Amino acid sequence: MKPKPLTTPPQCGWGRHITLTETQHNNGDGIPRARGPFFVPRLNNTGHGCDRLPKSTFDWLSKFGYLPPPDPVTGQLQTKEALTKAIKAMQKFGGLKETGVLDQETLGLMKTPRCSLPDVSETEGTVGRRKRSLNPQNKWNKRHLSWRVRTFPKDSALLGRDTVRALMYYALKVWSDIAPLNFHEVAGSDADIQIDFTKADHNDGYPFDGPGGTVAHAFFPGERFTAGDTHFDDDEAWTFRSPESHGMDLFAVAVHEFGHAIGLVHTSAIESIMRPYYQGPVGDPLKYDLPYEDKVRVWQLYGMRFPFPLLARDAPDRCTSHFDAVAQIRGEAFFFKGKYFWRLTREKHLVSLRPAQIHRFWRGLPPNLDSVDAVYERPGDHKIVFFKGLKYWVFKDNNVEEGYPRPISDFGLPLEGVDAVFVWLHNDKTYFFKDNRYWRYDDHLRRMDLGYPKDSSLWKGLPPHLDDAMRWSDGSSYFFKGKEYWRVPGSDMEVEAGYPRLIAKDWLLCTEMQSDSPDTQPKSTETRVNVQNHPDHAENGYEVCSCTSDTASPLGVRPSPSPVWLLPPLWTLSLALRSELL
Ligand SMILES: [Ca+2]
Ligand SMILES: [Ca+2]
Ligand SMILES: [Zn+2]
Ligand SMILES: [Zn+2]
Repeated sequence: MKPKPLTTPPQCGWGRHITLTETQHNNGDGIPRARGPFFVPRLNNTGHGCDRLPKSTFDWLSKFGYLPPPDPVTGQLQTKEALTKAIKAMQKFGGLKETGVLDQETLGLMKTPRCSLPDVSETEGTVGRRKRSLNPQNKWNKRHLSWRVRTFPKDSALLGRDTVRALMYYALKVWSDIAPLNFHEVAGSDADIQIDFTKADHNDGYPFDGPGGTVAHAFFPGERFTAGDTHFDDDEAWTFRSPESHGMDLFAVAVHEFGHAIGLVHTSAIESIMRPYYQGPVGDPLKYDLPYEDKVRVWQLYGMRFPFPLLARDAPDRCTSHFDAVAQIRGEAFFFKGKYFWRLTREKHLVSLRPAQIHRFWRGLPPNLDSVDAVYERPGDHKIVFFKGLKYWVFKDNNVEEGYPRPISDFGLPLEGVDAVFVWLHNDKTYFFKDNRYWRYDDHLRRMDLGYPKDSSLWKGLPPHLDDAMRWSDGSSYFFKGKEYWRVPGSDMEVEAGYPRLIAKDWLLCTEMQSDSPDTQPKSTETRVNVQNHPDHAENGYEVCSCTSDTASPLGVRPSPSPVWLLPPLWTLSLALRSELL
């Protein structure tokens, strides 16, 4: 038998050496990119052998952020383990089974048309374990943004110019309907959001790739010239109201890309327009409603469009009040105030801005109960316990158990009431707080532990007279008082550095950016499209024109140097779109 040549690697090794071209590097323009040089590992399509991984697969994984670039100094290479990890991460993000192997499903997903932007940014890939988070600088610090379609699809047989403009208008309106952003179409070359239909290499370092593959990209907000710009691959067959299998639905892709243009990154959430893969048409642009996941993420960046109408005259304001009680129940968070409560999902997303009434949800509490003192889900039987004054109620799910209320002396507590109660994940014991003392209770044995009460100052950094406390799924305990909260991680009895923080901001979707400040007004140099009001505005029930008439503007807009008369007024676009819809 012929001896193996010395150059053959003893196991799965490394293949061809690739250096990315200069234009593929991060150009500092907001789209994070992986850097070369790279080594292509040997790995066959099943992930078990030693054939070389197809370059296209390797490129795909690094392009979308799943393979971190090797250290340029040490030249450390990608290991097979890193590759398997990258494939698993890609599968997880795409909602596939995490096999770590390039199976048919995985290869199929890699062939699905998608956005050019990465799913994991370069820094996240490099740092590895760092948690994915939105960069707080990735948002506009102004609230009026201009837009313009600079170049149109070459194949205008499929989509006319007016239809393209109308689709862009409605795709932007999807976002401005829920967030305090205002989009204005302009004719000049200095629009915040320049929209282009372009193909192959188009001089921004992020070339398109012909039909399929990457279909569009947008630049995140910022000070750069390109910030907000949105490019569509003109090699795609852009369509409107076509069947699922025909072409690429322009409205659906535009809503996604404008999400990037205002600062949203990709998500793996099942119901989201910000999933990286093309998901097909999303229906009538005039009736499209964003998935809740996307609303929450844009609210976290910019706050809400309108102050929400209150349920009743005495319903409290979640952004300005303190809370009577806070509890984790079935993994969700409940914030109680007066006769009302707000509910947050396990992912910490507010279920509704409107508070619900306590006695309608927890059947069996007295209807005249004006507030609660403390609430917790007890370990063992997972029943929910409400405290008010010297009484307590036990609930199985939403229904009160027979025989309640009972006196809190059942717990061995003095007849003074309870400020706060929570279960410490560390020892599964129940802690009661009142003023500056605390008690430890064993819910499994149903008795108070010896040696209590103790001084609450043993919990370093916590204030006395708490409103309430709860454990949370991150393993930490949270303590609430007034408008602030404190986090106590793991089994520590000490508040984490950086606390207290604001409850309203971190839990209840309130921001300081809720309203326009004077410096967020539009620049006076901004040119605007002249549009006059039209009867259709009222008839069709939709806001047709996002533009302000120059003559009506109090800001003294300068005469526009651009031929604005070339653009038909937007209300005719709406008519164009509506006639196509009929
Ligand atoms: Ca393409
Ligand atoms: Ca309380
Ligand atoms: Zn995208
Ligand atoms: Zn581009």
